[in-house]
Amino acid sequence: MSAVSHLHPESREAELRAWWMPFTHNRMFKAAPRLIASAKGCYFTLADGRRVFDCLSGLWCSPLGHSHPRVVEAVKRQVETLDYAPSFQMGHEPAFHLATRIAALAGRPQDRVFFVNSGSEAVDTSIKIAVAYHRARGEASRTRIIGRERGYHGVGMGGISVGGMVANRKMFAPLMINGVDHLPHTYNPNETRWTRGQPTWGAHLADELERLVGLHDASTIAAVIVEPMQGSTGVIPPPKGYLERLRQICTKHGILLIFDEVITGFGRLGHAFAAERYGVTPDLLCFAKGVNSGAVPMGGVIAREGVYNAFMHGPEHAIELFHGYTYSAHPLACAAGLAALDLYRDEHLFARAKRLEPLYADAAMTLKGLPGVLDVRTIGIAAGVDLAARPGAPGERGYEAMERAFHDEDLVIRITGDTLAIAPPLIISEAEIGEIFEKVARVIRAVA
Ligand code: PXG
Repeated sequence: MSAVSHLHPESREAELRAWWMPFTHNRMFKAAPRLIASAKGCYFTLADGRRVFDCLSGLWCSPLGHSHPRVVEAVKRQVETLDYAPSFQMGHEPAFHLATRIAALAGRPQDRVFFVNSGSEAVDTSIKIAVAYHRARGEASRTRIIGRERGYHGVGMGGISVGGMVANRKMFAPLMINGVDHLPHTYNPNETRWTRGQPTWGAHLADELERLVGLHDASTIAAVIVEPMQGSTGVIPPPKGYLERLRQICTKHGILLIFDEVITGFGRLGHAFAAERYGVTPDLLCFAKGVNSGAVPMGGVIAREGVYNAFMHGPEHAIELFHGYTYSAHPLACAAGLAALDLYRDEHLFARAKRLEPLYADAAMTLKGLPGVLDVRTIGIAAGVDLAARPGAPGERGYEAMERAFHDEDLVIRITGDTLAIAPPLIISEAEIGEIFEKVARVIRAVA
């Protein structure tokens, strides 16, 4: 990277040309690139030497901050010992250890863990398991998946089909999987504005699942998938009683409940998983990101023992589930995962997040009343801040806020439209929490 930053403008343009960057304004970026050279703890160091605070834990994926020495050491040791191991008909110890640790952490030691390499793969895997599960039990008519408006479940064909973010869907409409329907989202500014934690309004929206069962019949529905807290759309916590009610309705109708905990897993809400925080147990639980603090791509699905058992029939020499990836349970990802789980435990980071939650909420709520701030929502160590869109230019104020935060305040914040998301690493200090929201306040005044 530093090589890139020292090039002449023309050669720099050539250097930046080949990488078609994901979810990025490629042309604007390349005209004024934001290049990261290294990272440590909560800070990125840019190619020009400036240090900026990482207010979104990477892309929600680094609860431990960056390059923790114990994670680094574990990956180094692993790459020297076993760089790659096939996971089809072969196995390696770190993968078995990590699966056992994750199941135990989730409080479901009898359950099974299927490893993949990203959140998108976890979601598509959970959808495939759900449909195949019903088929294995002789209910092959259960193929329909119910997602939710404003949901983000990654970018696989399954994930965009059950997801509810229109920009991610509209270009690919003909590719969507068949038979998907959506629950309404639970955000209603008139009822839930300025909420810390769970809003008291909205549990009744889970009853929309009963309506969809009435419309399609339970015999056609395989699963419901929701993020317990909607992350990418701008931090929307679940209304009190909502997830519980979804669970009841799913159980009543034999529908599998899938929690997409790609963001909420590994401490973001002050617990190992949101399922634990809310006392609701999904049949399938998708995770990724925080499993190894983003050090090596990894995701997975925790499957209830009964779901796994449904596949364990038929001749023993036959593969039970025709699914998996070359890099499922990659040894480096597993080693990083074991080190990360040790750190979460040894440094009590989930309990720390829980303890800091009120302080974090207080700091975020100082933005209330600033010009153009329509709403602030907080839960765990996450905050969503809605700014009023400029007339005729949705997203412009948000983008300007991101740029100003970066250039004027040395902060990396995340935007979706005119909503800011702030979810720093769980190792953030109390003083830093105050500082980042003071800086965000200055940014909000500047873009008013
Ligand atoms: N499910 C959820 C709930 C997610 O948040 C994915 C699946 C997909 O994960 P992968 O690893 O395939 O990207 C995600 C990803 C943001 C942001 O700014 C959020 C995600 C990714 C990038 C940016 O909110 N979430």
